[in-house]
Amino acid sequence: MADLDDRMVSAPVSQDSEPELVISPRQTVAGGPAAVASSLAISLREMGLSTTVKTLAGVNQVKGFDCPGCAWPDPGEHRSVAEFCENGAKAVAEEATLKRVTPAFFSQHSVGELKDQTEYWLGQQGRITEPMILREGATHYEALPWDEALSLIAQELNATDPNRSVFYTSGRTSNEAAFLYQLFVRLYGTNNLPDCSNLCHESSGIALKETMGSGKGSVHLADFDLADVIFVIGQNPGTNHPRMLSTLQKAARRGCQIITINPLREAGLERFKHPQEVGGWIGSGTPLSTHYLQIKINGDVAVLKGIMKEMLEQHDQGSSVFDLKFIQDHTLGFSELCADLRLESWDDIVRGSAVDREQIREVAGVAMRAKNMICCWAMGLTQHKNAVGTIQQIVNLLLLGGHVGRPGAGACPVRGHSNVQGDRTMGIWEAPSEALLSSLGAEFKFTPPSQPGYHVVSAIEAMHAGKVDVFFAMGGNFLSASPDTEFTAKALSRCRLTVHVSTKLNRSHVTPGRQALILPCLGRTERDIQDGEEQFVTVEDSMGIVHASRGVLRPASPSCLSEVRLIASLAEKTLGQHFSVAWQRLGSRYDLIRDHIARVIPGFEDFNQRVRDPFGFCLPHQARDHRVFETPTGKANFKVHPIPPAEAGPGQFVLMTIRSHDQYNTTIYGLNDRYRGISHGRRVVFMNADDMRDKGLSQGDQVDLVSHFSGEQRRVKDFKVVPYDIPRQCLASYFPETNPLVPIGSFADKSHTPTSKSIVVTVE
Ligand SMILES: Nc1nc2c(c(=O)[nH]1)N[C@H]1C(S)=C(S)[C@@H](COP(=O)(O)OP(=O)(O)OC[C@H]3O[C@@H](n4cnc5c(=O)[nH]c(N)nc54)[C@H](O)[C@@H]3O)O[C@H]1N2
Ligand SMILES: Nc1nc2c(c(=O)[nH]1)N[C@H]1C(S)=C(S)[C@@H](COP(=O)(O)OP(=O)(O)OC[C@H]3O[C@@H](n4cnc5c(=O)[nH]c(N)nc54)[C@H](O)[C@@H]3O)O[C@H]1N2
Ligand SMILES: [Mo]
Repeated sequence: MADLDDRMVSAPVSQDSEPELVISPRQTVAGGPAAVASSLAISLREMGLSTTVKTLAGVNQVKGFDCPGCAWPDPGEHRSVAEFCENGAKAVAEEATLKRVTPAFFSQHSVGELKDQTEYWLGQQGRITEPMILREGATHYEALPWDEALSLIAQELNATDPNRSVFYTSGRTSNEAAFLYQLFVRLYGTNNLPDCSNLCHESSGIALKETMGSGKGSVHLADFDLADVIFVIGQNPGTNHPRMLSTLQKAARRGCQIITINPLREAGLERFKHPQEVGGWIGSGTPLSTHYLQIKINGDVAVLKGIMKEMLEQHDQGSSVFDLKFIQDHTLGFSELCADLRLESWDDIVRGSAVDREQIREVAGVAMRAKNMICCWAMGLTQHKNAVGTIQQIVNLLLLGGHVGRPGAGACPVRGHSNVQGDRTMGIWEAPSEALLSSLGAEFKFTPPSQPGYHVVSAIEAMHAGKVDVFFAMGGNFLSASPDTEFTAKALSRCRLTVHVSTKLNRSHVTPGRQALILPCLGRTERDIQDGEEQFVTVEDSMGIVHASRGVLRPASPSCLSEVRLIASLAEKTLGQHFSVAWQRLGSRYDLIRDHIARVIPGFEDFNQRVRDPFGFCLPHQARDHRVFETPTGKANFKVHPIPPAEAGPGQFVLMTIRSHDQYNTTIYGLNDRYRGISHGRRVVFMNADDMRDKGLSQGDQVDLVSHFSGEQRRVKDFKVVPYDIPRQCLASYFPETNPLVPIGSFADKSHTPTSKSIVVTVE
């Protein structure tokens, strides 16, 4: 194994910039023919014509598979024959590629060599075909039979204390696999179940649970047809949830007001040309946002407070702007909120948000006239120190107008991974509720561990401190998705065994523990046949709809196991006859897993029958369905939070790490970010032209970014400066190249989500 300490563990800088980076003006309209062309080019490159046709015809269709892209819901019976988007098509192509990473590939390339390749190159090599092992001291991965791979894991797990093992989950894992996985982990004896949610919407879950009693969003897709005001805050749907643009377009055409709050003017939020609509390719597209508040990074608390303060001033003058009956009957904390808003100064609001008072007044006017308001948000809010507080300001705004628990209104955290919400519902959670543990214990006749386990940040710290022997990842790319890449690499290297269940090669595979395994599995697009019978899995979308997903393609390799089968076999090997769970039967008949889920997880009664409805079924949500708030107070709670202090000192900047248009998290599809005018490169930093002038920088100049936290410094090298329409003292750059800058110790209060959207840096 190569020595980690003398090597770059984050992506090397070189190959990305060939051919030369091209910087063009940013675009102001999303979709249109370029979207179709871009997805087709990647689909044909990866899958060829016949697989492209077969695969894309199956995406999000009733008898097909759930798109492995985002968690935006499908439009029920109104779906079109081509119910996918540009980036969904790319996600599918990435998985259904015809390229293969075989044992021969691994014997040609040492781990040391692979480490020198970019994340893009690694992902481009194709689907992994066989279980591979990197033995202690070896330079190359070699193939080994499944049975030996699973025996090795079982042996290592049984040789250590369960709390010295960590079981990560990414968000593509199906409900069935997730349920079996958490069952196995808890029978084994730990709650060490960190997941990508910890890096993603954890702040939303906590904020919503405290205020509304449920961590999930409270709207259906149909509510978007009834809303007259929609806020889109800290989210870039044109790239990350393109199908949401069709929903927003429909709303805009009805005259719904769409208010965007974002430091960047994102093309998808300005105008949209529906790529699958006759006439969608011509003209200038539908304008989407009616109001655009271009705040500074983390200026959301200030701007939301400004909007509410303006509303309160109108209320104090006798206008009817609040839903006082709802507030009286269903909430607590209204007078504290009003007192806090009255004390807040307009100077602090304007300085804290970088939006002028007139614009805030205008948007407040829209908010107070709203009959039905929906607020959507994503990573622009969840990845700051004060993330939970920010999201609770959104809840305050909704509660003031009674916009919860009635049609056309509610909270809409827009989830990322296609089953990240379902995985949590199934019990992938380091801090499980007592209710879950007790029904799991009753169903399987054991006492589940009650001590909370590690989330992502504490898992990394524990590994770094030598407190973990086995790291097991069900999907994902733990190294590159996590904060503080160098620290995390060291943490992984200190484990006795690291295991990745994966479809494609990624950087985590080349940052091994003392021994490492890569286990190839089926993806969503592939048919899953167990003991001669075709199985299907289920997923839950961002709005609590559970539905089936059936692959259509032949598996990438006969050796790819389904995640369900893999877990069942591993559990049997590890736990033997200790518990009376029929692992092998569950691993081959997913209906039997669903029968257990029906008895353990609330809302899944008659699961097997209901999920056979072509459109699935909807999970209950007390606040949405009955205006019942399952909080300790039994009411919806207003929460008071201060405007956070400015993070950057003189000469410093706040950096947000965002996604380009050609990536899926750490998977890079290509080197372009079409809407932002970037071609052939990813090591760029977007900067305000006045800030550039002050620093004597010109377009294309090469700089290092240095982050500053608690007296520590972290550096990434060779980023090209791009002048951009972004507020002063704010910078943007791409994830995961900038993850080495995110300090392990810098995370959101309560949710422990790394502060990937507010990194204090200097530009050198
Ligand atoms: N094609 C594609 N689809 C994806 C993904 C992908 O990588 N590629 N990832 C999936 C996943 S896991 C997730 S979680 C989602 C992510 O979806 P998004 O949350 O849309 O992803 P980001 O690129 O992180 O975008 C954050 C947005 O927030 C803005 N922002 C940053 N800081 C602030 C702030 O302080 N305040 C406000 N108001 N805005 C801010 C940025 O300008 C940007 O527009 O997408 C999912 N879908
Ligand atoms: N700086 C910064 N860091 C971030 C973020 C950010 O905005 N900024 N965003 C965070 C967010 S929101 C998230 S969700 C995380 C994402 O973190 P992860 O979910 O850990 O990362 P992904 O890049 O989605 O994982 C990609 C890998 O998953 C594997 N894979 C794909 N499909 C399957 C499958 O069906 N089964 C299995 N077993 N494996 C599969 C492939 O091998 C692929 O290489 O990153 C987080 N990290
Ligand atoms: Mo995410």
